[in-house]
Amino acid sequence: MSTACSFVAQRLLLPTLLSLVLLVVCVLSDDASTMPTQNMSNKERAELREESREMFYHAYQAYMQNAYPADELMPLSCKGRFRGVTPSRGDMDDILGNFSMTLVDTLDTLVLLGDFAEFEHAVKLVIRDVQFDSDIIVSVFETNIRMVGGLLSAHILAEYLQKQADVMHWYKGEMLEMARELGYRLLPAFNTTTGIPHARVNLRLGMKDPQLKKSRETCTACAGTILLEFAALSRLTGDPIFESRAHAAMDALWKLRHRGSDLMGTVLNVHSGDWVRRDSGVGAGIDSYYEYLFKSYVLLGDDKYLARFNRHYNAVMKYVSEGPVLLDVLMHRPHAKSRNFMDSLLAFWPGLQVLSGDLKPAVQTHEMLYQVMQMHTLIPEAWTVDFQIHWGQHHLRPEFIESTYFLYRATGDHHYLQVGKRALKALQKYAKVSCGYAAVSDIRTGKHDDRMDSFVLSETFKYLYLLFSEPADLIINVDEFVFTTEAHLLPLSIAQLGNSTFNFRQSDEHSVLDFMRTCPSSNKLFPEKVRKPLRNFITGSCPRTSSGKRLSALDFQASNSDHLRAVYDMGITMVSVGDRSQGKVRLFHSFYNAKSQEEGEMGLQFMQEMLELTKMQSMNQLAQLQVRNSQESWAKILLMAVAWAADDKQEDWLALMAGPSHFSPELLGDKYVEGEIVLAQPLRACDEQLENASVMSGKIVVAERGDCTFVSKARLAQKAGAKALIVCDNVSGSSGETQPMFAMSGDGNDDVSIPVVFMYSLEFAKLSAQMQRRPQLSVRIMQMVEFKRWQLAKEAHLNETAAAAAAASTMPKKKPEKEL
Ligand code: DMJ
Repeated sequence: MSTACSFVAQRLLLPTLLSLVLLVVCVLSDDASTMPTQNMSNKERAELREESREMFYHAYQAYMQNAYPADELMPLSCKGRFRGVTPSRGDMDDILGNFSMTLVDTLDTLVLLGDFAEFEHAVKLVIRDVQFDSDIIVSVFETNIRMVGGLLSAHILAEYLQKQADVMHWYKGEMLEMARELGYRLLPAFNTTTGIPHARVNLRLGMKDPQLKKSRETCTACAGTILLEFAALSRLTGDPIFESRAHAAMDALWKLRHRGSDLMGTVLNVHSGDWVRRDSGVGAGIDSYYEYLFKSYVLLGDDKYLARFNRHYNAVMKYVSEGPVLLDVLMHRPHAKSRNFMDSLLAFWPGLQVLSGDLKPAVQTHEMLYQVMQMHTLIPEAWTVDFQIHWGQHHLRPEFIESTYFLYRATGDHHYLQVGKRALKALQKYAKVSCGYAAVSDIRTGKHDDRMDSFVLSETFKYLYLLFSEPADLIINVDEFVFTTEAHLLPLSIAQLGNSTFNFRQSDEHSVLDFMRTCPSSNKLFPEKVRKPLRNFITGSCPRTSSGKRLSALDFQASNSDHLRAVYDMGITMVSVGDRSQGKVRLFHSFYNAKSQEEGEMGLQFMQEMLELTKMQSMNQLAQLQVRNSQESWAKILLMAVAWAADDKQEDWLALMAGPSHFSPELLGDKYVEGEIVLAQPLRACDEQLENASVMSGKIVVAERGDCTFVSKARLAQKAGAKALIVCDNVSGSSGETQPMFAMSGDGNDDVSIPVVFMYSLEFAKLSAQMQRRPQLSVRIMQMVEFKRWQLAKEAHLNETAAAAAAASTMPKKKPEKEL
């Protein structure tokens, strides 16, 4: 039986539907043996497994020798990070509770590595040294996933080893008691009107800490990533309070979903249940909420969590996912993208998709992530839709390796071993320092950051080690466990322990149809076949004229001299028409002018493609600007035009490209706004009151980007009575010709009722030049496609008139074979 098959066999204990889905994965993996990926030899795989082990020990020993009992190692200073002692990093430090977090988080990795002696030693240290009665405010979410999860998993494995390996007989459940105590210290956070826990709690004072008086906001993932640990805690201790609080929080969250879109926002008010941030994606702020819905079903067998997961999953696949790309939308306006970048936390998503049985999109998104990695060597903390670095940090996060591991287990495709090898080698080269592994503060410079988060030991190295291990290499059968979001192991047998809050009922929310939608739809799916078309997803759209390859009209760039030569060789002549500055050309093709018969035919094909392209552009294609460098239509925004009449007769119009915003009304169809243009004073338009507010009524205001949000500029212009707002870029030399256009994000509120568009500097410079020449210049803001349609209609009319005139002429004419 293949690896993936044994993975499935373990899951046969689970409710039938889940088993069925994973069985599909099993069938697929059998077929995967024919795939072309370079296989990795057993020898190399074993070497990489040992290298992962060494990486773990290099980091672990650095921590133990230089930082313990601190929560974290600072790998550049080579000392411990203590809360209240080490200079504060602000909110980020809420993760630290002076409870030796890295050691607790790492315990179960020691067991997976088969190092029972060190595990036993570490457990003794934890029991001896770790205490929780501190006047410290900690994050409920982080304390739960790292500390409660770490203690529970270590407890479970200690008992497992007692039975299986005949060791640690002195252990009497001390870590379970510690987990219970810590659980009690987190409980005051759950005393809210909604039952959704506060984000932070004081370990000693609960919510009575005066600093927590104003506590209101939490993130969806923060509140929705409790149930696995709390259910295990209740079932192991017999105290139902934890599980019932966690179920209540999940129920309350579920009620907050948008009833139209089935999406969730990312930040909410724990008392009122109002959404504070309505952005909805699968990355930061929401990631593990989805993970815990699905895994709660797997661990506890409660169908309602599967049904909820499926509802959200379908919504995510409908609105957030576009091919391999995942971009945030607004939960209440799901067709509007709210961000133009992706963050590294979303890299866990393909792993979750594998578990839920939806393999094809998992392969696709993983391939996109792999290309981001290949492009930048390390995956940045965030990257834009055109795969440029948005946030340059690299925190040694596990998510991409985690997904690589799950994809390998499900498919058996050695490609994933090669991916893992590349990730491992990058960490060795760019993150290894003499005292552990250091995060990178900017992958463009390679500069290190003085931090090594506990998840590096609990997750990153664990998943690397698991990826390169055969099941026979492992002391425990991981298929009998669920991995928490911090990669702690909770046994599937927990479901059998029962719980007073637990009910194995057939939920009315459950729908087989919902479930079926998550199954892979094809009977045979080869990951390689899915990946291959995406291989050049990031880089492949640059025009290439490799010898023998025909230049297609789609790839053609008039500014590329190779392209111009290729086109010429194909027998195509270009003739400028009209005003040269507008760059309009007319193409003529003649076999006679082609370099060879073959190139002549290529030229004909090129012309046909050009015709198709022009037709498409003049139709709907222009309605949505395909973001530069993409091959699929996954990242589109409505391209806007700022247009004006070039002459007094209003016959000739010029237009410049502009980007829309997510917070202002769309100009649908051929709707437009037109008005005299006026510059805001001050130009940044961030002050309470605009100096020239009195002259703005009914006009189109221009404000410069910077100092405050786009939406606050819009509110100010709107308040002054403006008809529309144009925001011009503050970076000189920027242009929509060289940069991807984007839609300006808002703050989730719907109060802006005037159209707002964005212009890059070079485009705006042209408009500005016009404004200087014609102080009362009036402009029209509309969809670019509508502007083009309007121009085409005018041109068609002119051509008809010219054709009629030509027909009337008797002069014989030599026509080009094809004209565009
Ligand atoms: C981990 O602490 C957990 O995986 C969590 O769910 C989110 N991310 C970090 C690692 O990136």
